[in-house]
Amino acid sequence: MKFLHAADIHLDSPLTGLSSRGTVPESVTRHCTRRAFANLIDLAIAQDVAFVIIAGDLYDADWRDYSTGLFFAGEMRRLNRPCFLIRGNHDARSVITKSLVPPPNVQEFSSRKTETFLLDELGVALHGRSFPDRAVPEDLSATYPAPVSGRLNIGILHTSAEDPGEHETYAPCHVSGLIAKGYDYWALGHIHQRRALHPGNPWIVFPGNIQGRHARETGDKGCTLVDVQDGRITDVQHRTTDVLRWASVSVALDGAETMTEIAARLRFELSAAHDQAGGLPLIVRVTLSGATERHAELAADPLAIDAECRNAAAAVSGSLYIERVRLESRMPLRPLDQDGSAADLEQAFLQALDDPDVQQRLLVEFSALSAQIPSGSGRDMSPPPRDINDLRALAPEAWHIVARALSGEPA
Ligand SMILES: [Mn+2]
Repeated sequence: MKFLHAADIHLDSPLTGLSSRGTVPESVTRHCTRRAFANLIDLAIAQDVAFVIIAGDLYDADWRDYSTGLFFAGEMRRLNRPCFLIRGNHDARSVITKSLVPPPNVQEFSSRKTETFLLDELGVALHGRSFPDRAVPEDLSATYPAPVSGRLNIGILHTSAEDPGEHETYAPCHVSGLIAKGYDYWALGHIHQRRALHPGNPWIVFPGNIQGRHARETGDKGCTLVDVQDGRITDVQHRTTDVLRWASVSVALDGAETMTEIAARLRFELSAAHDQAGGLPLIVRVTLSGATERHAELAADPLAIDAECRNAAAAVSGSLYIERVRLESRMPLRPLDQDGSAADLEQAFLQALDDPDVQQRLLVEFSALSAQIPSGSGRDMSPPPRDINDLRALAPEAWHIVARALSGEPA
């Protein structure tokens, strides 16, 4: 017997972060979460799984119209075998206002209390509970019952686990608590990065989301296929479902002296990323780093380097696209002098930031400066420094600029 564990479908979620200059065709991005979900259902049918689990965030937000629910219902009819689902923070009971009567093979867990579904023929007990609201500060797993003896016990839980992030509102729990419950498998959802918190006895698994939706959701995305023999889990495998992929590509420009050299490095790194994308369309965030004589030129004309990145992408493959280009390169710094006297100057420069008056003046000046930059100037600007930590992060590059000026080199 096999079952499929998925989570964080975020059906009809928009892709975010694609700039207005984006050249990703509509045909590539359109309905990508629906197409990934159809891949999941295809897999369930091809593997002849006994049932499917969706561990929360099936929906991204309240439906814009009924087509979202109609699509899901259609896929459930195609699945034609049980699907057990809980609601997560994105599709909590109080968040989704529209509804359709679900097909009879869909079983949703209550948001008021923990429920158990028994599958007698399969020898399986499924325990789960839906999020009633977007925020669930308490450990829901504490309300899950003891395992049903003689059954394969599966707990379905939407949780931030031990990685609660900024706000502990996503039913945080401890791995030790989940282990102590005595189940065979914990089907978790919420964390979009695939990971097994415990690799067997019990398995505790975040399958990750089924489709990356922005540049921070990189790599292949999918679900977890679980094999059960004689009431024991014998195999747990990741299976890919995504229809387009995201990657973050860093290109070191150290020592690159010409645009030709920079373009060659771009093509090299983009080509390596493309080779890992499994033939899927790939959307890349490019970060240019390192010390190059061309830095000032790159910084002065963001549209030019942006276009050069798209040029390199198109040269590698017709299905390779650029999300955005981040410029983190700098001018190479030559020593001011050979006797080390510049070191004192550098120290004094950096120490000036310890003075609260200097800090305050700089923050005011940065704020006034950024207010003067017209919007739509084509620059992917980082926000102005807001506090002393931001200022300190900028200080080394500021020193580079000062040092070049002092040594008589062009800035
Ligand atoms: Mn979630």
